[in-house]
Amino acid sequence: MITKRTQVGIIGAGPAGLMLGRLLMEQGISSVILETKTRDYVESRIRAGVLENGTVELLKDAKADYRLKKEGQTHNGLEFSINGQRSRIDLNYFSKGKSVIVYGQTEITIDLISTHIGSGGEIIFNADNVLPNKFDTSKPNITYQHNNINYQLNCDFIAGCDGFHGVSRSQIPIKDQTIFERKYPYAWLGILAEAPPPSNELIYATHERGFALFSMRPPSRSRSYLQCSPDLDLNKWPDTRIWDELQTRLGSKTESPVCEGKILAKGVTPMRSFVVEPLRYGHLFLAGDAAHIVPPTGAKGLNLAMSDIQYLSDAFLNFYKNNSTAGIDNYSKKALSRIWKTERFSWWMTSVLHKIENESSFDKRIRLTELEYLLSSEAAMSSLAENYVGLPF
Ligand code: FAS
Ligand code: PHB
Repeated sequence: MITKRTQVGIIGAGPAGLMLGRLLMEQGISSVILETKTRDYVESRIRAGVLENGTVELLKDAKADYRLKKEGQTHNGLEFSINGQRSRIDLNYFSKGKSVIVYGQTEITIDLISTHIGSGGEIIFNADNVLPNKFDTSKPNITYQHNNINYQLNCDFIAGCDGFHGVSRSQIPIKDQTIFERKYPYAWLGILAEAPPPSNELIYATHERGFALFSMRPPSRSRSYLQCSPDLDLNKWPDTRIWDELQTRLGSKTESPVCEGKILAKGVTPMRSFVVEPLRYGHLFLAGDAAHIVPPTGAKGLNLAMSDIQYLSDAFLNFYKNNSTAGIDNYSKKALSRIWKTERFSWWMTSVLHKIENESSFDKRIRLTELEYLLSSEAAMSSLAENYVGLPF
């Protein structure tokens, strides 16, 4: 067993773990990031695409925003399509001057990894049997194997940034966890295509046949989603069927053609809302998808991971620079306040835009009235805009 030492042991090299490692390093705090997958695998994952202002600011603090500044697309509005009837919401006006940036999570991961390694940061890919230990003591450690050698990483704190299926949350005694969860009876079939999107802004479409989302990946690709059954068989969805369904849910081809092209990737994402409380157990801190999941309808998953990391990196900085535990003692309460407001918005966007099999006529009418009220009320559009551009970190 080889023993190593760092101040903060980070499990997971997704956006949460990478951003934490970057921010700590910029403040002179040492960390080691342990990642179970290969670098290529991590850098090839296709996930989120919309960045809140707070996330953009963090990428700037992490000195990882070089490409974002060049390639990110500023969006000042988005559209809703209700059975083919399109309405635009001016996010910039209703949020009093804010906007979102469209830039893929894949690119963010690539940028964070290259910046961190380029700055001398330590990311151990292909780490096996990563396990947080003794985090209920003041001398926690993480054991792992790398290239068939056993290691023990001694640290002051452990950040569990290993996603929903990671190891960190599972090591907290179940009696000390309170789980809040809602599973939705539908999923998203997502595609990445070498084809332009039907509009230069995102379109959230609800239709008799279900929800569809039309997004993009600068400079020339489109990222689209179809509400589908959670057990959809991709083999029964050839490209032509996907394009036809996207066109149907967006409305007539003449008014708004969906441009077809080579589908580069397709996959099914289940939908759930999930929160575990508290986010801290001794010297182990959960952040990002390890702590919570939102349905992607509100474009919040990645951004919520970033606000967790803002609070956690500030807390560690307060400890090491001011010898104060105030930040780490308050991390869970502070992060959960924003997490629950974001869970609410993501649940609302998902519930009003997705149709449910055997939906009662009353529930359907209420759902459509929610959207009619939204598009007819400046107060409602201001509330949507405030949430969509991102509540303050
Ligand atoms: P991540 O899951 O991104 O990263 C966790 C990392 O930990 C991974 O690299 C994993 O390999 C590693 N890990 C796991 N177990 C480990 C172990 N035992 N030891 C070491 N490492 C371990 N959000 C949106 O806003 N919009 C979207 O459209 C969207 N689409 C999504 C599609 C899919 C299929 C998924 C799964 C999520 C999607 N999300 C979306 C949410 C997503 O973007 C997350 O919110 C974001 O990746 C959260 O980042 P992390 O918390 O870093 O978790
Ligand atoms: C995306 O571009 O992948 C995306 C955009 C908005 C969402 C979800 C996903 O709500």
